Amino acid sequence: MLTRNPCIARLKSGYLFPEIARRRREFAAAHPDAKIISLGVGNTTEPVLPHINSGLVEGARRLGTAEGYSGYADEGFEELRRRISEVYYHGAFGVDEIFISDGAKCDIGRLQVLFGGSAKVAVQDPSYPVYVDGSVFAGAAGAGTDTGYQGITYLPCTADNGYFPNLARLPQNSLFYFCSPNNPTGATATRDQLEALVKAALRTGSIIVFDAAYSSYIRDSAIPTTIFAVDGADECAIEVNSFSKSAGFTGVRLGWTAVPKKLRFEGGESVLADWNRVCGTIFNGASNIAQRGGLAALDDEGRKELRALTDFYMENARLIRTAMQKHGVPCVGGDNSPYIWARFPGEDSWDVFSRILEKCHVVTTPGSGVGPAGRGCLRVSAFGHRADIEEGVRRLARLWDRG
Ligand code: PL4
Repeated sequence: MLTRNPCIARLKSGYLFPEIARRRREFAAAHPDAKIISLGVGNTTEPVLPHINSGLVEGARRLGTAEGYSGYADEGFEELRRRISEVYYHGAFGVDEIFISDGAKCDIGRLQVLFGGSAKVAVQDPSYPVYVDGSVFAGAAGAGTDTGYQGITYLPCTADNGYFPNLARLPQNSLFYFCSPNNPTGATATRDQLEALVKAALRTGSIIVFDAAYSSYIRDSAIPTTIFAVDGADECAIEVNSFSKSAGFTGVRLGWTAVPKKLRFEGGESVLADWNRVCGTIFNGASNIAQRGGLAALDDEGRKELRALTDFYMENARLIRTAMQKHGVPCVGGDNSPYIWARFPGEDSWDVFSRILEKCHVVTTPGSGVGPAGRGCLRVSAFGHRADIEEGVRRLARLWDRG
C-alpha cells in the first residue's frame, strides 16, 4: 500500500469553505424552515451581462464551424493576452509574459510547483487560505501549531497596523503572497505601501505573488490596481488576476498570470521560462469559450459591463458597511473591495459565526479560519442578490439592536 503524502497529513483542518458549507447544511437540516442567506463564500450571484454573454455564445458557436473551430490553446489566445496587457498594464507586457489560466486560484496552486518545498513562504495574516494550504501541500510548511504552521512567516495585518504588515519582518528570500484589495480584510494597499512592499522584496531577494483578483473593485483612483504600477516590481513580482469577480466568471473559469521577463531566480535563471515549462506540462489551457467571453469583457462595451457588475456588488457592500457602522460594529473594507471585515474583540470567530447563523440565519466567514490574526473577526461578503443582502442586513441589525 502507498503511504499518505506526509505534507497533506500535516494539514490541521479541512479547507475552510467546505467546512462553512458543512455547518450550513447541518443547521439547515436541523431547521428546515429557516431561509438561510449566505454572506459567506465570495461567490458571484448575478447573471453574466449581455455583451459579455454574447462573447461566450460566440465562442460556443465558433466551435461548431469548420472555420471557427479551435483545439488546445495552451498559453491562451494571443489576442486576449495582448488585450489584457493593454487594459490592465498599459501595454507594458509582451504577449509572452501573460499566461491565460482557468482562474487565479488554479494558478496560485500551480505556482507552488515553480518554487518547490524548500521555498520560505510568507503571508499576510489573515489571508486567502489557498496560500497557506497550498504551501503545506508543496512541503514548504512544517508542523501545524495553534498559531499556524512552522516554517511559514505570518505577518499580521490588523487594525493596529492599518492592515498593512511590518515589512521589517519579511525574511530573506521569501515567496511572499500579498493580496490587494485584500481577502479577507477588504483593505487596500496605497501606492506608498506598495512601493515599500517592492523595496522590501528587492532588499530581501524575495518574490511577491501579488493576488489582484479584486482589482476591479478599486474606486479610489489613487490606489494602484496592479503591483506593476510600482517601479521595480517587474524584478520581484508575479501577478495573478481573474475574470471571476469582475465578469461573474466564477463558474466559467478564466484568469491570467503576468510573469515579467526581468524576473530571475537567485542563480539568474528566468522565472518566466520555468513558468512556461510548468504550465506547458501540467496545464492544457483555459476553455476557448471562456476566452471569447474574456475578449468581449475587455472591449469598450464589455468594460462598461464590468463596471456595472462590480458597481452592483459595491452597493451591496455599502449597505452592509453602513449597517455595521450604524450599530457600532468596528469594521473595515467594503469601499474598494467586496468584503467587510468586522471585529468582535474578545470573542471566538466560530462562536460569532454560530450566533449569527442561529439567530439571523445568515452565513458569514469566521476570521480564525483565514489565519491566527483573524481571531475575533468575521468576514461578510457583498456577493448576493440585492433582496438577500437587504434582508440579511435587516436581520443583523435586529440582532445588534437587541445588543
Ligand atoms: C471559494 C484572493 C472566494 N471555491 O475564481 P478564481 O480562481 O479566479 O479566484 C479565486 C480567488 C483568488 N484569489 C482570491 C480569492 O479571494 C479568490 C476567491 N475566493 C472567497 O470567498 O474567499 C471564493 C472561495 C472558492 C475558492 O476556494 O476559491
